[in-house]
Amino acid sequence: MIHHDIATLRRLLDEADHVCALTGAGVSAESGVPTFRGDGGLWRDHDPTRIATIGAFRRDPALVWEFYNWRRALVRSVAPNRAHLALARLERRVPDFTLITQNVDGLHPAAGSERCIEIHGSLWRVRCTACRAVYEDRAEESAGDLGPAPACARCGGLLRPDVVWFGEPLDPLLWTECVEACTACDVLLVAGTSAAVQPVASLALEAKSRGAVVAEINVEQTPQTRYMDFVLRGRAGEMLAALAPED
Ligand code: BJW
Ligand code: ZN
Repeated sequence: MIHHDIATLRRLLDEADHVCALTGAGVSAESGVPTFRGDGGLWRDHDPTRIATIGAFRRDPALVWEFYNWRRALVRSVAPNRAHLALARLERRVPDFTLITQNVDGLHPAAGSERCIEIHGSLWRVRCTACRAVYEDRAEESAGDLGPAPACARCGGLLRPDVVWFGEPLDPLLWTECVEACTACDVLLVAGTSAAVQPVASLALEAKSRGAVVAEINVEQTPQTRYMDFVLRGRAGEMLAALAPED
C-alpha cells in the first residue's frame, strides 16, 4: 500500500537513525536548471541525453564543450532552492545521513550539505583525456566559459568535464559508498529523478529489499512509483521543506 501522508513520513524521519536521500535534476529545477528529460529539456535543437555521451564528445568535442560551457554559466547564475536547503537541514538533524545526487551542478554542497556523493561527477571539475589529471575549476574570470577546446596545463591534452557519460563506469569507491548507505538506511527519500538511468536507479529497489522505507518525491509518476511506500506528488522544494521545516 502506498501512503501519501507527509506527517507520517516526517515522524519516520524524526525517529530514524540512518537516512539517505537520492536526488536528480528535478531538485534543481526550481533553481532554474533545466532537467534532462521532459518539457524544457532541449538545449537548442539537441537532446541533452545525446550530447552527454562519450560518442558525442569524440565526434564533436567543441559542440559538447559549448553545451557544458552554457550549463556552467547558467548554474553560476542560480542559487540553491528550498529543496537543497531542506536536505542540508535534514543532514544536521539525523544521526547518520547520506545524500547521493546525480546532479553535477554543485547546488547541494552550496546549500550546506556536507556528506554529498556526486555520483555523476561535477561541472566544476575537468580532467585531461590524455594524462587524466583532474582540475577543480570554477573559471571565475571567464564566467564559467572554458572555450571550445580547453587544454591541460600539464600536457596540453584536451580537457573534458569530469562527469559520467552514458557507457562510462561510475567511480567504484563512490558507488560502493552509495550501495552501503542504501543497504543500511531506515528511510530513503528519492526526489526529482525520472529513475531512468542505471545503475543509480537500482539503489531505491536495493534499499527497499533491505527493509528501508522508500519515498518518492516527484511532480510526476516514475517507473518506480509502484514500489514506493510513500509517494509525495508535488514540487521537491515544497515537499522537502515540509519534511524538514526550519526550526
Ligand atoms: C521534479 C520537479 C520538481 C521536475 N520537483 N520533481 C541497465 C539497463 C539498461 C541500460 C543500462 C543498464 N545499466 C547501465 C545502462 C546504460 C546506461 C543507462 O542507464 N541507460 C538508460 C537510459 C537506459 N547507464 C550508464 O551508461 C551508466 N554507466 C554504466 O552503467 O556503466 C557500466 C560500465 C561498467 C564498466 C565499464 C563501462 C561501463 C552511466 C550513466 C551516466 C548518466 N549520465 C548523465 C549525464 C551526467 C553529466 C551531466 O549532467 O552533464 O547523468 S545522463 C543524465 O541522466 C544525468 C542525470 O544525472 C541522469 C538522471 O537524470 P535525472 O536526474 O533523473 O533527470 P531527468 O531529467 O531524467 O528527470 C527529472 C525528474 O524530475 C522527472 O521525473 C520530473 O518529473 C521531476 N521533476 N521538476 C520534483 N520541481
Ligand atoms: Zn594532461
